Amino acid sequence: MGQPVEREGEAAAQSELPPGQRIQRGWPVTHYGPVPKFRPERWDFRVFGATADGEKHSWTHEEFTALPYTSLVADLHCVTKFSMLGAEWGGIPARTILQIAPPAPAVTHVMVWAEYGFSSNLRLADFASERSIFATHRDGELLTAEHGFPLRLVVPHLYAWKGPKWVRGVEYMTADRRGFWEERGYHNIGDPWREQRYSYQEEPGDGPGL
Ligand SMILES: Nc1nc2c(c(=O)[nH]1)N[C@H]1C(S)=C(S)[C@@H](COP(=O)(O)O)O[C@H]1N2
Ligand SMILES: [Mo]
Repeated sequence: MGQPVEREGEAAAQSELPPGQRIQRGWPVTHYGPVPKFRPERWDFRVFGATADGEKHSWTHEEFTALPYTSLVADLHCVTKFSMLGAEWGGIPARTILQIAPPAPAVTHVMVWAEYGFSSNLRLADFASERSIFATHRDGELLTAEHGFPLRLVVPHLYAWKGPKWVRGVEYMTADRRGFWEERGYHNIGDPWREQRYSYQEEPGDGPGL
């Protein structure tokens, strides 16, 4: 436990505890700001920025939730040191979005946008992980409002703040830019296996200047 064990790529067996983390039973609620109210008629999911075709793409809630559904088991590691192990997440893989609204070749990073302007930046390769998923369900049940209903991103190999709850879209970027927590002292990459918690730990190349 707590050892930065050797991992066999993205699909490595989960339910190892990253260094410095402890197991949390139950599922606490952690976020900044209020829980947004879901208004289906006003909700859309947008892909914009440097798209391959130069166009913006958007889906209504009905259209988005009709995309092919898949599920996977993954852990959630909060930077404040609790981990929730073995949840089953159901939803739409991030790769599906990359396929149906592809980025331009020059895209290196994405900004994932959520309600109230919350955002988190990811390297394109992290977003494109076969295990990154826009989740609508957890353990077979629809997400509750406080856990991100109707949609949250889960990126199992990074700290949980890299997965916005109440997500509304993705911006394709040709250069890196910091998201909400990345501007406020958290690490630009956020790999829990390397304990990349804080921005002061960043090494040259890990992120844009603060
Ligand atoms: N929109 C939004 N998403 C967010 C956050 C936030 O502040 N706002 N916090 C993140 C953090 S730090 C964690 S640990 C997880 C917590 O998810 P949970 O409340 O479902 O446990 O949500 C992440 N997603
Ligand atoms: Mo967190």
